[in-house]
Amino acid sequence: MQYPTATSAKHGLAAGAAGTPHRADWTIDQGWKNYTPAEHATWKTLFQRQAKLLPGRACDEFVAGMKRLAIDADQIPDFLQLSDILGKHTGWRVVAVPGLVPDEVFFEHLAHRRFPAGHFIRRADQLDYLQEPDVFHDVFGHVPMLLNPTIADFIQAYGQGGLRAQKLGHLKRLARVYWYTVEFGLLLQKGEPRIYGAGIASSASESVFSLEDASPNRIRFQLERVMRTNYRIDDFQETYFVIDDLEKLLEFTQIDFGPIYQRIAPLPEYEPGDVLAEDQVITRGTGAYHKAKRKG
Ligand code: HBI
Ligand code: FE
Repeated sequence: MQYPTATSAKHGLAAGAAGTPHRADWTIDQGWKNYTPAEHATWKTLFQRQAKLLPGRACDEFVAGMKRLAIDADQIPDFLQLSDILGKHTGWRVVAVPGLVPDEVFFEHLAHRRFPAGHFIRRADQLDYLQEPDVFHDVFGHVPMLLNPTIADFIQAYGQGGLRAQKLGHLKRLARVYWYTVEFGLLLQKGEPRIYGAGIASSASESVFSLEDASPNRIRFQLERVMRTNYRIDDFQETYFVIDDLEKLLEFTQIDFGPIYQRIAPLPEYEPGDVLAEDQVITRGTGAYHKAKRKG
C-alpha cells in the first residue's frame, strides 16, 4: 500500500480530492448520508475480506476491539456512533478529515485524543491501492486498537511527542516509531507474531505477507534501532519489528526522547531490509519479494 509521508502531507493535497472545504483544524462533516450504495458495497467487500483473514492473525486485542465496536459489515460507520462507544472506553473520538493533513494538525488532534479519519473510500477498482488513508484504513485499521487503553495512551503521547520532535527537528526519527508500531507493528502472542499495526490489519495482501511470507525479516523491536531505520511507503515492508506485548509501548511514553535524538543523530541510518549483527532475529527474510521487484 502507499501511505502518507511527512513531506506528502506538507505539499499539495489541499482540501481533499473533491475540494471539500475544511476548518482550521482540517475537520469536515463526515457527510454520512452522501455515501452511495456502491461506496457502502466497497466497505463491505473490504470488511468481509479482513474479517475472514484476521482471526488467528490479528492480536487478541484487535479482534476484541472489532467485536466491541460492533462495526457493521454492510455500511460505512457513522463517526458519531463510533465516537460514542470509543469515548466511553478510552475517551477518544473519531473526526472526519478530507485525507492527509499537515503533520502539526495531525499531532494536535492525537494529543487531544481525536483520531482524524479520511471520510472517503477507495475506488472499487483499486481495493489494494491507497494513496491517502481512507475510511477503511482509518476506521477498520485504527479504531479497534484505540479501544485498548495502552494504545490509546501511546497514540496520544505520539501526538504530544510529535509536536515536540518537530520543534527539535527530529520528526523523522519519531515518525519511524509510529510507522513500525501503530502502522506496521507485530507483537508476540503465545510465542507467535500477530498483527496489531493498522496498515497491515487493513490490507488483505499484507496481512498474509507480514506473517507468512518468507521474504520479510521479523526482528525484535529495539527503540534506537527502529529510530534509525528508514521505511518503505510504497510497498510491503522489508522488515517488521516485533514487540513482546503492548505494555512495551507504555514504556516509550515515559521516556524523554530529547537525549535519544541527540545521541543517534550523528549515527548511521539503516535501510529497510538491513539485518544487523546485534539484531534479535525471529525470522531472517529471503528478501525475494523486493529483489524480484528491483529487477523489474
Ligand atoms: N494525516 N490524516 C492523516 N493520517 C495520518 O496518518 C497522517 C497524516 N498526516 C501526517 C502523518 N500521518 C505522518 O506523516 C506523521 O505521523 C508524521
Ligand atoms: Fe494509519
